[in-house]
Amino acid sequence: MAKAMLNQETISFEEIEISDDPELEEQMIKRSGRTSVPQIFIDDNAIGGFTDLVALSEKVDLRELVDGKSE
Ligand SMILES: N[C@@H](CCC(=O)N[C@@H](CS)C(=O)NCC(=O)O)C(=O)O
Repeated sequence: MAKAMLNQETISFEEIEISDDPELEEQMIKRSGRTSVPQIFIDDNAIGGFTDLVALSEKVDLRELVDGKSE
């Protein structure tokens, strides 16, 4: 759903697939502080999961945020 939403907003993203890589999974858990998937980052900022992305999109313009134009 997160990918569909980002595609809908034409926001490009890099997907880091952790399901077959326990070491990478551990790194991403440390990076996000969470164990659920997906975890979404804008630059190095951990946004959270899909529901967090939706909540954020209700407050700010995601396109402007990723383009670095949001206040
Ligand atoms: N509110 C989160 C829920 C994410 C979620 O429940 N993900 C499941 C997989 S679909 C999961 O990672 N469960 C394992 C866990 O919570 O550690 C979101 O919208 O991303």
